[in-house]
Amino acid sequence: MARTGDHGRLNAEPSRDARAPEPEPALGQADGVATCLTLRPCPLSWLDRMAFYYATASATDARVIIVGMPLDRTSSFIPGARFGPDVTRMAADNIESFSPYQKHDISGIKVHDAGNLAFAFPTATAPLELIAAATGESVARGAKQLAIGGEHTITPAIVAELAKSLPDLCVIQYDAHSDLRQDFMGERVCHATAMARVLDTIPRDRLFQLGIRSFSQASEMSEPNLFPFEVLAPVERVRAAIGTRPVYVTLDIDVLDPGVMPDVQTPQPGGCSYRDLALSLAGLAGLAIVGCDLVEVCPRTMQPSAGAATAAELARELCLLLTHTV
Ligand SMILES: [Mn+2]
Repeated sequence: MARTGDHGRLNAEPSRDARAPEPEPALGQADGVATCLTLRPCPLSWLDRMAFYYATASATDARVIIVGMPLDRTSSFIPGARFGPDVTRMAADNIESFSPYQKHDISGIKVHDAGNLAFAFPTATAPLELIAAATGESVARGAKQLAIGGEHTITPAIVAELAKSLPDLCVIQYDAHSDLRQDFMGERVCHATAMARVLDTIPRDRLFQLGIRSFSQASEMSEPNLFPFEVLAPVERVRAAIGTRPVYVTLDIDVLDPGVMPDVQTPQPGGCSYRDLALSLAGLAGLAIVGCDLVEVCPRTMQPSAGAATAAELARELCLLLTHTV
């Protein structure tokens, strides 16, 4: 796909000035889909509302709706995931539209960036209601949602909303951590219990865990659908087990080795390479993927760092995966 010089923007794309003469309406304001969302412009946008450069479609036309979910309430180690969506947007400006892993180009795909959900002084349950509402609205539009976090706590609310209309929903989790604790430091709803809360919605045999290398107890290692350390080798087994059932993909970016991706809330040594992860995601193409998230992006700087670039390219991979599935 054509690009402009050393900058990842598409030739055909209008300039920032031409593209955003006034703020876009919130999801659902103009086209008959009821909206109950509170969205806010990205805090880093001082020229206009920042958006992924390839996200030029309206909410009405989009096949993929990106929603920033900067939840940063329960960090038990390194806080800062609330800035994840915005640095990912910034770094996307330098990412090519063509994926050499999936061999598809994102420039022809209708993507809408809805901005960030606003979690003002979040309590344990209020953000979950907002997350469920956003997910429900994406579904109502017939689009697939890519949620960008934010801490992993967002995932169970998304899965629960999707499962309302997809009773045989499966989940694929890429993560360093099993996230299977029932509670952690007194919290049932937190980043360390994300998959335990997912299992409040779906049965254990529909959750597939890849790349895990941090466990709360030894028995987790022998779970039949948990694949320690590996992200590429299990792909065929996971595909065969899921078959034609709908599947949600949750990508905790700390599945990568912290030498590759240090900008996470809870770094864990011994992770996978970027190439293995990208090829593993590409290997999911053809599954009935109904939604994705990219979570635990926790920048150390508000400049678009290498970690932010990693997140931005994975956002491209997830958008492509959502649109090249059955
Ligand atoms: Mn994790």
